[in-house]
Amino acid sequence: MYAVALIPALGAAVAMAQGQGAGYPPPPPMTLSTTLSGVLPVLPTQTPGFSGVETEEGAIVYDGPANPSFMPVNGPATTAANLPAATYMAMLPSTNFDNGTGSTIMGSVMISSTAGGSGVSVSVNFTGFPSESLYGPFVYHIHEFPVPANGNCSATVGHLDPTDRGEYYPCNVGAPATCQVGDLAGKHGNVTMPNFVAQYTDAFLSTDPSSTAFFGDKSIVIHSSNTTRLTCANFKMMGGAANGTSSTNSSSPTPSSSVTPYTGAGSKMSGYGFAAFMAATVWLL
Ligand SMILES: [Cu+2]
Repeated sequence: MYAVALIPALGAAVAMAQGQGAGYPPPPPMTLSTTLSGVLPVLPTQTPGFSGVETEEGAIVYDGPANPSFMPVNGPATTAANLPAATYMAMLPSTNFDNGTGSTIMGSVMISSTAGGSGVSVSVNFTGFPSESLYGPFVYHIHEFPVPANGNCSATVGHLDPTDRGEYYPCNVGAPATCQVGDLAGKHGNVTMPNFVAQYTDAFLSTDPSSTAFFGDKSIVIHSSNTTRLTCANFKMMGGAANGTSSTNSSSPTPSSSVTPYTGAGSKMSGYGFAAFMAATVWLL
């Protein structure tokens, strides 16, 4: 656990608010440090049946076993079918968002589909990871919003999660449809070596812009083990659009929902107000 209590009284309030889980060991209450990047407060117990601290910030705060009976609010993810042919690539920037490890992670994630096919092919090529024993295991996800021009990985908010699974129990690799659609590391494995290459098929991501599982206007974020966002990049279309013509997406991706992405912990905080701040119990990145 990488937790730092904010204020003891707040921690007690969290424990009281969470109550007891049913049927499976509940995640323990915890608070995260405000000193790490991209923090913001999130109210707990927003999801029925979940007794742990819920986050919307790309952090799995419970490091216990996966819960085999857990189901997303909207049910399991559906297999993406009859997809338009397209290829998207997210290229990591040469300067990392958080250089606290002293190592610069580079590389890309390329995701492509074939016309009329189902599922997408994912090709991951990363280099330059720091010591796993110090900072790992490293995880990576597709996040809900694109990275703004200033490179702030925190502004990508939480994971692509159309089934409203949330952030609590770890992804059950035996039932990937119950994992967050954007939780690539959870479904397909963490980054396990400094230079990491992986290729796999993901059944649930979609290249159809009208799908809730569409990732093409979103981002990839790489985290260290304490959920710090190390680096991030936007997906951009490389070609193979639905009409078969080559196309490029040179403009910055835009959020696919009406939710206004925040640009930093400070602005999010002001939106919550003092009462909400007192009720909020965790600071996550
Ligand atoms: Cu993430």
